[in-house]
Amino acid sequence: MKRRRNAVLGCVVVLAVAASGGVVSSAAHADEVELIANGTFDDGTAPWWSTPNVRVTGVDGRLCAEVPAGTVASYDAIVGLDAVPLVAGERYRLTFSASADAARQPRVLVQLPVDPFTPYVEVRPQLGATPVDVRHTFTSTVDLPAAQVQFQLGGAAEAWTFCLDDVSLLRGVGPDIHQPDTGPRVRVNQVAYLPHGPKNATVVTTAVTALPWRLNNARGVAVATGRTRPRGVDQSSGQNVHSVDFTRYVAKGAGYTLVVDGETSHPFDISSAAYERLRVDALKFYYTQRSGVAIREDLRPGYGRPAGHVDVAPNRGDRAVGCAPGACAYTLDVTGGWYDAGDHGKYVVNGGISAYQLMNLWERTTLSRTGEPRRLGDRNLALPESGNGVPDVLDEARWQQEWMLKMQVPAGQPLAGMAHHKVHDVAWTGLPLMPHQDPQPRQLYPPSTAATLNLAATAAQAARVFQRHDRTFARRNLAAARAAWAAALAHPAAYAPAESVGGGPYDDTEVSDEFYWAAAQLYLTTGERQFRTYLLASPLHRADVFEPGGFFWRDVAALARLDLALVPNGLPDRGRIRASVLTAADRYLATQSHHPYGVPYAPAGNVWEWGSNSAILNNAVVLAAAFEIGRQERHRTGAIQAMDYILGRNALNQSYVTGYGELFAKNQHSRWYANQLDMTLPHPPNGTLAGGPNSNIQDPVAQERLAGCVAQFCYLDDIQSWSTNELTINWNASLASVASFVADQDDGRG
Ligand code: 9MR
Repeated sequence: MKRRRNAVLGCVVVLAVAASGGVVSSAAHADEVELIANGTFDDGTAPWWSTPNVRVTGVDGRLCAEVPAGTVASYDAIVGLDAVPLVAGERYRLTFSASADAARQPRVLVQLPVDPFTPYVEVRPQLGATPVDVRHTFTSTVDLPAAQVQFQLGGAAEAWTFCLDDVSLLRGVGPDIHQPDTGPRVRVNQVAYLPHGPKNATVVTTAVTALPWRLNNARGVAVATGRTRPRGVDQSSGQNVHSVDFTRYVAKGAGYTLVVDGETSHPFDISSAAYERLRVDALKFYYTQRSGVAIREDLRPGYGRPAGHVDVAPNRGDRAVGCAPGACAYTLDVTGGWYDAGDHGKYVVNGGISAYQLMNLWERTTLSRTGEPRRLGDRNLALPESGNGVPDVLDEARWQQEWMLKMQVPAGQPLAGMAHHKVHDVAWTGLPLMPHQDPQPRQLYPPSTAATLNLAATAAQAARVFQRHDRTFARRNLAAARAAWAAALAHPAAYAPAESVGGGPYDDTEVSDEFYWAAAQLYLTTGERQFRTYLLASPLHRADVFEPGGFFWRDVAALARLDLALVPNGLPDRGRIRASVLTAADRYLATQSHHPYGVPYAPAGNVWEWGSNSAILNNAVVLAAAFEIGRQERHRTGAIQAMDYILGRNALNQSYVTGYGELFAKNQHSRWYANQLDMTLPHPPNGTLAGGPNSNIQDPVAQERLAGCVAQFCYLDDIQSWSTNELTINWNASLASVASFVADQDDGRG
């Protein structure tokens, strides 16, 4: 077929595409050179070649290849082209259109033409009957005068037909700036508003005066009308926007749409049902993150897998893991726990806040006047432990807490009582890679004060929340917490380094907040004077610990403050502590009401942090806590409204939770939910939160495709964008906390 543009071995002029939605477009490049000979197949298929088992024909100006049955490796059947030159440092764009008469996923490679056939570029398009247009931009890392382009078609038991057209490899292209398809300009919570909860939307428009809006029911009948509120240019998106408030409409139903400025929003419900599902799904996320145990297919259809890291080859851990040579004289059994994120590492620092937030979700629900603990009871998460009489959320948290205990340096060893900072592979692995197939050796990293205090905090908390369910476990945790506390006091400045290979650093050199958090948990559990004295003397006790950017694994003083405010205790200044939460909540509310997308998050300099979705949700956790303390409607409303942003009321018009909303994140960075790379693997389970917009775009894919992005636009639903689109145990904990709070409010008046 003829290419849509003149691109055969010469210069190509590409018109600049107009920027839309705050994203800068690629500039025209006058120096593009086409490197593919006869990529249109208008004159037969030469000089393309194939392995002898593949019959290639020219069909209607395309190349079609009949692949025989019974191939095993991808390279058992190939269609290829030789003599494609690559120059190191040059940027290239590979494009083609391909189809298959069955669901197939070939490997498309630009590679060394001779042994060892090193691939420098790999694309894995998912093909079916309708031709798919594939586009991949890359910068060559090698000089290769005669590389090969290969379409590797082997690996299917059945025979199939592959068709290819419009193959192009351009040298000298400009950056491939992502143009998000942001759909209708009316932005809503694509899942559901609570019947008696807040109902707000945002409209992207050039209009500067109020516009009429109309709320339609599923039959398209207008059920409410009003006028928008012009809000000017929103800093977090760079867009001119209006907001819509249709809170007063309270009738339950499905399939509502909001019509403004000639645009119709994605449909949504007015109902609380989705939040009951979401609180469960957000918590079910953890079972499939478990390490050291087979995931049961009957409990998670589509997600069953063998146990990871139990020393079955090719795994090399975690039953007896040692330190770096010379760093310790013992090995530890550190099987179990949750994989932190899309990698196979396990980290005490981040593991701590995650286990804490799950136990805290339970504890706060039992203390809350709107809390519905029976919804978080035994058997609600379909776990192997379901039916043991213990709330499933605690069973899940215990899985991690048991592992936290294993990371403690044993008595009799140097640094006894401290916790190793982390355990992970000694080198980074690629994607996809199932946990049980990870071949890297594992290593324990040196104990750190921060990890030790995470252990002290969660173990003290576990001693409290498990007391009713398992006294022996509670006692074991309290002993571990005391030993960790003493060890941290003795080694108050053992910091994990910021440099890290094979896993994340979770570095932190300011641990006064971890001391405060651990002391708070120990005090709440024991009531002992030593911890009370420590708390009252800590400068953090009177400081403003609620940052605009929210609490997170490195900044945990707010966790202490929230628990000291919510969990009954005998501190003399409890009234002031509780009031400080209300003050902070009112600040988040002020931020939210100024924000035309209703986000209670305004980080310094409009720099959205790695994992911003979790920061936004954690600020909603503070709002929810304030509602518990003061019973003021505005705090409940603020917490509920924060969810709108996560579920679609945002500049990208998408939900960040897999399985929720019309358009949702589903390619989060993970080595085993790697469907984008291998269609036999699943997407992340429903209820998985993506990290979200990250102004600093640290990964190369985001750097290429999001260059120049404005805050909310710094996100890509691509499995390789680990700095904007990972999944983690701490971020899902924020989601579970807020989803559970929203579900507890029932129709909004809970
Ligand atoms: O969530 C972490 C973020 O706050 C840090 O800025 C970032 C860089 O240190 O690391 C993030 O955590 C990653 C961890 O280091 C390794 N596992 C995946 C985590 C999520 O991306």
